[in-house]
Amino acid sequence: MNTSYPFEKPIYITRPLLPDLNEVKKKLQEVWDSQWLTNNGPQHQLFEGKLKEVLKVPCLSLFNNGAIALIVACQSLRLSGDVITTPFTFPATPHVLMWNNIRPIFCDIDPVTMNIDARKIESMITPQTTAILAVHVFGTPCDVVAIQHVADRYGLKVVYDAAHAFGVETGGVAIGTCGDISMFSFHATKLFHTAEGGALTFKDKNLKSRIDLLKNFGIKNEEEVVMPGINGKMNEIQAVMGLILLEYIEEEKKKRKNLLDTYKKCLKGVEGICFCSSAYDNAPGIKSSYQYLVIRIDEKLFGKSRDYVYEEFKKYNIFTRKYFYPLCSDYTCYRQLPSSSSANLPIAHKVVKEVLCVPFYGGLSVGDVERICTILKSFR
Ligand code: T4K
Repeated sequence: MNTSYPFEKPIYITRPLLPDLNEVKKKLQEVWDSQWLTNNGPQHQLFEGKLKEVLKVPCLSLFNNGAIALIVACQSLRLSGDVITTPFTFPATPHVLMWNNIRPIFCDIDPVTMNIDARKIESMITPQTTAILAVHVFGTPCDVVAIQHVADRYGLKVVYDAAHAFGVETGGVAIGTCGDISMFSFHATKLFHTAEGGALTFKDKNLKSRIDLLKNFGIKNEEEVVMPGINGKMNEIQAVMGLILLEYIEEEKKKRKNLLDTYKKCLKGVEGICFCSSAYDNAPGIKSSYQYLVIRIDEKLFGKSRDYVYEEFKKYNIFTRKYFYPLCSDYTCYRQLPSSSSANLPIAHKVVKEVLCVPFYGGLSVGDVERICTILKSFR
């Protein structure tokens, strides 16, 4: 059967997981009854407690989005000077450094995981360096052991941007317990979401009160404001969404696993196409976030470039994404930094031309994925 024709409706890389509306209405009634909409309300408290268990972390603070959470993470650890980070990420990662008056120092990435290359961090450290801000890109865990090793040797803090890594475990360890602080994003495009939202997780119980002050303008009580905080608070409606969706994610992950297996089966043996996360999908001791389905296209072997595939897919009503093109080091606000030179970032420059995020969410059928793969193979 020829399945190589356009989809009737646009197919995006993701669609938000939506709970039964009646369930939401029922839970919102509790919010209406309480007339408490934000500022550490009852739903917020319930959600914070539940999420701590789900993410298997000792401490957690909820936020109105991931970017503000990450800004507060840097503030709470009093980071300054230079922070070593990756150029292969969403703009939020280096931007939060700038919002803290910190200079991002871009370090090259690992050719397989596409995360910051722990072996190259040491050569980027100077007396100005105060921390490493690493990203578990697409939910693939960084080399957390090696990163901690370097950080300990040089007395640096470690912050993880775990925006894509909800529920990830590596070597049996919950990802949110690594480093000093981890940030999770609950944006609508994430496997688990609260429309907008995020959280910081950390081991040091002493950080909790500082982080919670920083996200509420530094207000200690009605008469004392003890630091220049910001508004990073999650509201009750977001918390309700989170509480309900926690019950849906295992089912969503099962569906995504099935779709991942279908992609792998359909694209097996296609020269020039590989799956970025292969080692992390089903391996023992690893729990995947099933956040994105990312392929790499080797132009020489596949015969067509990633950009060609991206454009051609549009003709079939399929909207893939070139995350994270361009590299952050190529943005006008960062390209003048010495660490942004392409000579410093050869792997990142290669990877960013090959990666493509393809449609991946529970609402897709196996038939849809088979059709997407047939279309992809027809481009050769
Ligand atoms: N660090 C990293 C590594 C991140 O990836 C992110 C965010 C952050 C930090 C910051 O966290 P937050 O402050 O956002 O919590 C999207 C998301 O907006 C962003 O949260 C996410 N990373 C990034 C990777 O993806 P865009 O600009 O690509 O989103 P957009 O609107 O193009 O959406 C992508 C597709 O999703 C659409 O083509 C269709 C679908 N979609 C989207 C929305 C918003 C829907 O079907 N429904 C929707 O409501 O950034």
